[in-house]
Amino acid sequence: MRKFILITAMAVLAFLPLRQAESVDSTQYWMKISAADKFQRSLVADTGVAIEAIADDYVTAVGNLEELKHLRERGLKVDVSFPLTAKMNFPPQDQEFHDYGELTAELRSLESRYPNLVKVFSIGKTVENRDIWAMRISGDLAHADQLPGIIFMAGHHAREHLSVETPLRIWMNLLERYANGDERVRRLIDGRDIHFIPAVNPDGLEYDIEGGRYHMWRKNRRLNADGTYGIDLNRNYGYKWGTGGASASPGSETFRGPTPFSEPETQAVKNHIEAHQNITVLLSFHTFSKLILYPWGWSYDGVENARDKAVHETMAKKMAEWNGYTPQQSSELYVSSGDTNDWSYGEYKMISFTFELDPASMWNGGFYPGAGVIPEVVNKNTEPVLYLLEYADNPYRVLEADPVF
Ligand code: 0X9
Ligand code: ZN
Repeated sequence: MRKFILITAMAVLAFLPLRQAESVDSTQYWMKISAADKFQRSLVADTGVAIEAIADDYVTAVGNLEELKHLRERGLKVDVSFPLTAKMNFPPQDQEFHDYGELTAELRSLESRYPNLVKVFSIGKTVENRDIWAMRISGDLAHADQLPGIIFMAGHHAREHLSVETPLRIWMNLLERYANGDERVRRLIDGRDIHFIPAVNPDGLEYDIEGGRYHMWRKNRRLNADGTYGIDLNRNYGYKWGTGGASASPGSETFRGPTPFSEPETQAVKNHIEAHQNITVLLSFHTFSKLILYPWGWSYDGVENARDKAVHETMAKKMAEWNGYTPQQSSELYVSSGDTNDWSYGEYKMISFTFELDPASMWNGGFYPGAGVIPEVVNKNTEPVLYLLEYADNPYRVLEADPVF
């Protein structure tokens, strides 16, 4: 059945007159675009489509008809394309994912179960006036600012529900391990100031599941001047903002917004991080592709400071031993500007990572792999989280333990 829809969609699209591509049509399409290396992928990203998965000689991406036209104008071959109009119901097993209300309740419950370890508070309001929750975890909450700090974030992109679920459950488990007397977990939580923003884009997350079906939504829910919705929050951070791979068109999946930090969601993250200068390490969870990414994303060059480069590479490689993901510089994927890591490293010199969690590809479920994958993904990403906690006091220590130059 799926094959039939695909073939029909391919046929429909193949005969779409270009004229139609010029009209304002906000429908998004899955596209399979020939692109053999990071340079061709950057050319693709620069049209404004959101690249979602990469294979040897092509990428799969989501974009609109205008972007399809630009791709073709640049001589890029778009092999397959079909509209994202499929109406999927939540598969029953997906009920296990936390929606915003359940997430809020879960955080409150953790706070009341572990009052000496957990504090939950809002770091600001979204476009639709939802609270953006932060959970702070430490064995010494009163003096946490004086401890080495680390921040975990998730849910920048609406449809990446597994990115919210995974760190949330990792923290639920680690708090339980603390309560059960796990020595290592106790030492790490006692000695660190841990920040966790589980849903940077709750408006998007809620919209994506509105009406009991998935909407394949990525951005926030800002109503743009031209009537389209959404800014890509992972193109809205203020370091090298707007320099490439981030669209200036409001209807695009990767619309960077009118100005850096134009969005209350990225502004809230900025304010929070500015207020906590003890934070040395940042990890932002996304899905999917099984990757560990580090800066730069805006440039093909690696970070200029050799030690910082070595720390990122060493830590990424080590974490890959546990989760089996591929460690690489972000721009190896494609160049794009305004992402979280470029800003957190560029502005604050935090050691910064993005995990693109499971699955490996859209053929394995893409953004909607089903709740069945949660336990495995939580399991294999727990050790990387503990490792980052371990070295948050001085990430450069990894160079002593495992020298690379
Ligand atoms: O494009 C993104 O924002 C991230 N991938 S996702 O599929 N979750 O949307 C990757 C960001 C990597 N950063 C750069 N390439 N700059
Ligand atoms: Zn993402």
